[in-house]
Amino acid sequence: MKKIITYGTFDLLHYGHINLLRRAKALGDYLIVALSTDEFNWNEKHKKCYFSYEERKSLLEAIRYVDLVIPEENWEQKRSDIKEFRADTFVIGDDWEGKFDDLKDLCEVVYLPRTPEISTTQIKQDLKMTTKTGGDGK
Ligand code: C2G
Repeated sequence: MKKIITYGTFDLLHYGHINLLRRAKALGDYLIVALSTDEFNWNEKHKKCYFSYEERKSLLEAIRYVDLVIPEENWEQKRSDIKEFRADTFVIGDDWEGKFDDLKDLCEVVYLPRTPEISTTQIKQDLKMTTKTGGDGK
């Protein structure tokens, strides 16, 4: 059984995330998602999530491509996660291109093209626009 592992915040889950998860799963048989905790997001990524860890976890667990969700609590846990879960492949979007090549002694490392036109930040900005202008966005 080929095991894949990936990491992320997955806040305001959108089709860019789903595209990533679908392609990651297609590389193997079992997909583990290490989901950034609220503390990790705030302290290390300076992201304030709209949905809590538990809410984001339950959303991910409802996705057909996802087999297991574990917490991502720090930047350093990847090596021990890969060993502990015997992951064959580490996958992440190419906005991280090259950043995790140090894992190549442990497993295959794959950077997948991001879905370019969507991001959680963009969604938040667009929503701010619509509420300000009374919903028609003009
Ligand atoms: N993603 C994508 N296309 C988008 C947005 C996101 O392919 N339009 C991918 C990202 O490249 C990442 C995953 O979806 O692989 C989750 O994205 P984020 O929640 O933004 O994760 P990030 O903050 O990049 O966290 O230790 C690694 C970090 O936890 C990665």
